[in-house]
Amino acid sequence: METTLILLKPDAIQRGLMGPIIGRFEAKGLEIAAAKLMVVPRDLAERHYAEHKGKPFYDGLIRFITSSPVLAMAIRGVSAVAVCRKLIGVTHGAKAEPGTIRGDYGLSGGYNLIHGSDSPESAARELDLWFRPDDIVDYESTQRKWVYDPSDL
Ligand code: D4T
Repeated sequence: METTLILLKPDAIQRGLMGPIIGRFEAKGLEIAAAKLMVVPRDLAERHYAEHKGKPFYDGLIRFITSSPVLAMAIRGVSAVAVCRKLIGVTHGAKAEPGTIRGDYGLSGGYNLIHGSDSPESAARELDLWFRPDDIVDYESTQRKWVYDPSDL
């Protein structure tokens, strides 16, 4: 089992897309292990996007992510990092494949609805930034034995 950080960005919240987007993760069989609606403090935004500091889009990105609430989630499953990135689609909504979240709901590169950690190492770093260890709940999911066959686990 892997756990990854998913952020529903301000555009997803303001457009009323939390339900449909969360539904995609649930329908896939992934488990929600933490969820927190919050206005992002600037220092958290800067730490989260540290790798982009100095890039032309950086200031706009920080302004956007701190402009209105986001929903931070920890999502769990076998290969959750890669599976979530696949469900999300490529960065720009106009280029993302239909069937992906960005491909179905977005047209923008900056206002691209959702973030998912891009590797298990990033997931560990980002979960540590956004959640206290106690916020991430380890519980017995009754669906797990029907989502996975024994050899998957
Ligand atoms: P995130 O990190 O939000 O899941 O998006 P991606 O992994 O798909 O894309 P990224 O890290 O390259 O970019 C982070 C964030 O910056 C915005 N962005 C990106 C932008 O506004 N203009 C740009 O040219 C790029 C490359 C969108 C996502």
